[in-house]
Amino acid sequence: MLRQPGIMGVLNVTPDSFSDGGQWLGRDDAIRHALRMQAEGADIIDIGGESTRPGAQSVPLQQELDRVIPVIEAITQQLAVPVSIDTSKPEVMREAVAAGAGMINDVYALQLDGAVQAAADLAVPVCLMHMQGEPRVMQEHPRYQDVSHEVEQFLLQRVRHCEGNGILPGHIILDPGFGFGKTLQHNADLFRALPRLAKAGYPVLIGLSRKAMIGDITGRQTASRMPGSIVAAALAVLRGASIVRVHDVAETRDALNVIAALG
Ligand code: 9MG
Repeated sequence: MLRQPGIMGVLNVTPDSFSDGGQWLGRDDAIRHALRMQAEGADIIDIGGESTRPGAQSVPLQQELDRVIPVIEAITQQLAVPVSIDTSKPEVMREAVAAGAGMINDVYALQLDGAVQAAADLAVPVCLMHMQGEPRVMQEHPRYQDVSHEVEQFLLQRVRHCEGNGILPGHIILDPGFGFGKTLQHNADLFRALPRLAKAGYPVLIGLSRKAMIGDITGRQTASRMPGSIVAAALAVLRGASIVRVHDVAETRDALNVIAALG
């Protein structure tokens, strides 16, 4: 059973992720970092082999598999907490779960052909995230009439589709997708609407850690966005988020412990 609120620690095995690109590329480094995040208080480790930062190109299937599967096989032997696979490809979902992953994190909300069926067959929790466009171009012209309404409607429509195709309601987690085809104003509007999304009846996962919106607010470069990211994660929890996806696990755990003690 996941601690509430839970912390999802980010483990990128990509050469081009925006915040830690290439840093955890080797298998042994990835294992060490995963173990460290667990010791620091992570409840889930999210492993991704394809960057989803703005401007990122997609990665061929075999390359993504080669990046993530050996690491999943190795870390699931050593970790007590579950591993989530950050992917949109149904083949990667299937192989990752066979290798030991216990959750799917899909920034395309299972919209690729075969993804809903894979998630239903695998019967593991799945995070459905909203994105306008695709990572390569998503920040070029994000446009909405009413961002919080449109994001919520999209997510609920995906929930209906997923449940209608065999995914258990108790396995669904929703994510508004901060920074995925959104301006700072869109992100701020969505952030204020978190309590409403949380009332839809599904756990809400948010990812704000080190993102451009934290940089836009603070004027800080990626490496200096930790304090802003922690405040944003804490505020999101106070607004109803159940899981926060972060790079700085120990500091976020401290913040959530303070909320639990004093909130
Ligand atoms: C993979 N990835 C990068 N940012 C993310 C976010 O905000 N949410 C989820 N679910 N995944 C993300």
